[in-house]
Amino acid sequence: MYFEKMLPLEQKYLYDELITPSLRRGDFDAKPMVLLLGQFSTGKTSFVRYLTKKNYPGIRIGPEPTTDKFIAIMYGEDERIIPGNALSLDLDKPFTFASNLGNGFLTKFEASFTPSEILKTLTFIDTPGILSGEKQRLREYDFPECAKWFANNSDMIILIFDGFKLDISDEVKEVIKALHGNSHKIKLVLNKADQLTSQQLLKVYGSLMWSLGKIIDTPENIRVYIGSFWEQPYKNSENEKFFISEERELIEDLHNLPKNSILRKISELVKRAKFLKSHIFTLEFLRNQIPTFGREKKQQQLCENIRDVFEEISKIRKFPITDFPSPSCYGKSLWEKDWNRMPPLNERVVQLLDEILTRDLPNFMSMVSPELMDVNLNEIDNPFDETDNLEWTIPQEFRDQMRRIWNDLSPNGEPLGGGQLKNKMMETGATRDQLKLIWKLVDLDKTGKLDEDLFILAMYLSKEAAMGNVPNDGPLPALLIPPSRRLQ
Ligand SMILES: Nc1nc2c(ncn2[C@@H]2O[C@H](COP(=O)(O)OP(=O)(O)OP(=O)(O)O)[C@@H](O)[C@H]2O)c(=O)[nH]1
Ligand SMILES: [Mg+2]
Repeated sequence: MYFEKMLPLEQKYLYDELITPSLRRGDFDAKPMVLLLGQFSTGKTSFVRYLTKKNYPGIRIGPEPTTDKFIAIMYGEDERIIPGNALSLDLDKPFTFASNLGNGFLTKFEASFTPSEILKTLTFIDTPGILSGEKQRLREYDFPECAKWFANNSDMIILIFDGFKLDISDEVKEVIKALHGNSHKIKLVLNKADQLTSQQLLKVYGSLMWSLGKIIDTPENIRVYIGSFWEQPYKNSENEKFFISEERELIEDLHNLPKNSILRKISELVKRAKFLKSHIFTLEFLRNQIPTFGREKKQQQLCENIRDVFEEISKIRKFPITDFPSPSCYGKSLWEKDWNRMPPLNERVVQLLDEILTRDLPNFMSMVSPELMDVNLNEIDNPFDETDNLEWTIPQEFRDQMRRIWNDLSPNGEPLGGGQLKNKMMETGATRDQLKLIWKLVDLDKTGKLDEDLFILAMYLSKEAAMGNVPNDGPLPALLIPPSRRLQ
């Protein structure tokens, strides 16, 4: 559907050139990636071997620092290894981003193919253990920076700790800090727990939370799987049942990843189709504004006020302002183009996009089995939830205004933490104490991050508080809760 219907339109209307690059086959075919990180010898490679039930080509396991490369473990009927340089150039593989990480890194990156059942649905990224002190710094590449790139492109990040030798070095902390922005993907594994008594285990767990509390906002909210993830029998069977159920849940969560990933991809396509539609309206509007003389000046002026242009098109076309891409996407490249040469609006094209939005994409959604529809829908932005029709106390105009601010703050729509939102909330004039209370009330998921709707709510409460309407400490009135949240 994308390659036959949407891509030709994106190319015709320069969407790929002016807004965001076109999608490639690799973007659709890529399996969800699970990134494994941790101090050396915590059992990352053994974890992969246990779940894949295979020795992947090039595997090395041992008590010393052993894995010395970032290794993508992928499904392949024939066992083989592809080096990093080739991977970074292969458009059908999801690793083109690795070319940003330099040659020093590419020699320490490879993909290892092996026929394991779980790899039909997932790709694991095994990584070299994080070393302490000089040894870590002597690496030919910037480890935290590379971990960050892989984290950005992964669906789940598993941080593995050795319960028997819990040692969270400064270097490990540095890597965890580099995951900022991806913290919602983090899961923790407290490995080798079978070597501990229940009492020791409790102490280790407490100490892990305490250490992480200094680096991650709310470590208690992150799922920790406790157990011993390798083939050997448990050394201490005291907690056997618990370890088995932990393992079962971890495997279930891994199995759910591809399903969530499909829904997320459909959701992204819906957003893309809406942006493309508003982009086509925008080009047409701009073209019609061009005077016979003084073209360049007028173009520059319109580009500088692209927000107002969106507002006007939104009114004329009755098209929601939220379906326009972030104004920051339209940079100098738009102003430099000759708008007279832009392809004109064609109603058939608009019809085609409407068909995609109202027929093709919902069809995909229903092709996804009912069981799939149930999977973690809470976590997923389901584009077909008609939540907009539900009543929300916050006035529409205020919401639209905040959505525009949000699009600038978070162009890719990721939830944002206090550091990124603090200034905007303080600009409302609310006091620090009021803002502290408001944050506590609106951080419904207790993740230390707000999504778009929660940001709107936070800004609304802050503005009201600044005017003397300070909210109560208790739960928020139902009509103030964003409708998207009431469904959960
Ligand atoms: N008790 C116990 N030992 C384990 C477990 N997993 C791995 N080990 C042992 O821990 C040591 C390190 O295992 P690896 O899988 O190589 O650890 P790693 O994290 O990949 O190490 P690096 O690649 O060097 O970072 C080996 O001696 C393993 O036999 C486990 O679940 N329980
Ligand atoms: Mg290893």
